[in-house]
Amino acid sequence: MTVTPLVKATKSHLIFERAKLVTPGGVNSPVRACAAVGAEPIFMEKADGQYLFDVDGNRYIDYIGSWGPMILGHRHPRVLEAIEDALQHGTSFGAPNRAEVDLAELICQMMPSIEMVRMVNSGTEACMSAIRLARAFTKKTLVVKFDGCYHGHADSFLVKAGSGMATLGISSSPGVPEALTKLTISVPYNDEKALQAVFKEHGGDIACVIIEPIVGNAGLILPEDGYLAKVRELCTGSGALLIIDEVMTGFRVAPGGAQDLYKVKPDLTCLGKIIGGGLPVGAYGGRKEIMEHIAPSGSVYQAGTLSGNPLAMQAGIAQLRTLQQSNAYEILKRNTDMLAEGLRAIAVKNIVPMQVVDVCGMIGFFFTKAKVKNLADAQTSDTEFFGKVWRSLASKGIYWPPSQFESAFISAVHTKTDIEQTLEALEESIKS
Ligand code: KE4
Repeated sequence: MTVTPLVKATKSHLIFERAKLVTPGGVNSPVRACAAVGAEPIFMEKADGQYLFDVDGNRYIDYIGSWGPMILGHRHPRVLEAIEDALQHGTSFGAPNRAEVDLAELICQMMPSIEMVRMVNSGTEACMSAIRLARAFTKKTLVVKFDGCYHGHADSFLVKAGSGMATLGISSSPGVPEALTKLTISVPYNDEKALQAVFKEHGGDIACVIIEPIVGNAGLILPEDGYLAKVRELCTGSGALLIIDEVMTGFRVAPGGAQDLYKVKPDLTCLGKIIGGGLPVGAYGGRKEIMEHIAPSGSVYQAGTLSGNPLAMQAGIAQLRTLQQSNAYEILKRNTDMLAEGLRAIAVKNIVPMQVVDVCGMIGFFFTKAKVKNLADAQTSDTEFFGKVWRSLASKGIYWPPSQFESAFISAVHTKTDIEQTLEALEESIKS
């Protein structure tokens, strides 16, 4: 696909030209590259509430929200205040601080399956540590994941992963030894029989199943009725741990995350994004008898220079407390419903083959006739058309995730007017 800059010789384009000389692809994370939608990345200068402002002064209604953290919008006053206060006391101590305990207690209170939690610096670190712990606790080696699910870029996960890998059409990454990838088994999501077959063949050797309870990295895909309960049952029956990756869904789709929404109890949960209020963070936690195997209480090693960073902790505490003490979820649900219903009406009115999927705070659409139950269904989508729509939306001031294989994120500060404008731009873009 030829990549044509949205507007030639803009400041953004010129910065991108510089960036490509010193950073692979000119970006620090592939999903931001926008090549999959036939555009250049847009360099942003400022964010506020539900808006982003690029280096050329264009304003966008933001449906990425930093890929999930900005559930209360950018620069929420309570989050900003928490960071500014924390700054008065320093930026990093290299020693424990009270905020780490406050956030850990808050997470345990909001997500009762978590009796003990360890802070890390990214969702990748959370997920890679969780599978190491599962392997140590069960003394087994196999990891089961699902096609299109993405758990960060640790070696064991780069097997039929979603997000940037699905976007770039990479099924596994060079540099990951075959000896390692053969210990990861990936099966289609929403396919009970495929998972049962894996347990039948390998049951005794499966250390864990790691799953996105709602898939946000293959586009947005919801679990079919009873599916998560079946995954739980198979794990329980074979002694494999169930790791639910809530890096994206945690504290977004419901106050207690997807495990609250679907009433499924994992052995371990991975978190990130929202719990850092926009600062680098990740966490993994779960049953105390498992977590106590982590050093220094146990011998499973995991560490991090900036883990529990006071700024990130205070930002996360402020964001979670604000979520708890406000009607944010009510607003989030209302905003999501309005956008989803509007999109479905546009598809019907304009006779466009389109699947619209939504859950509180997240939305996705696929240009395909197929009901999207898994990655293979998602891959039947017209990604060329998606690119055209994306470029048209960007030119109309709507910043949508630049890939068919991502989910969009709504905040509690998007207004009715924003959503009406978004729907108008979507209809014009789809019709054009
Ligand atoms: P990070 O290492 O990027 O903080 O988290 C990895 C991760 C783990 N689990 C889930 C369910 C995730 O969605 C992610 C990261 N999500 C992507 C968006 N699809 C982050 C954006 C990016 O890669 O730049």
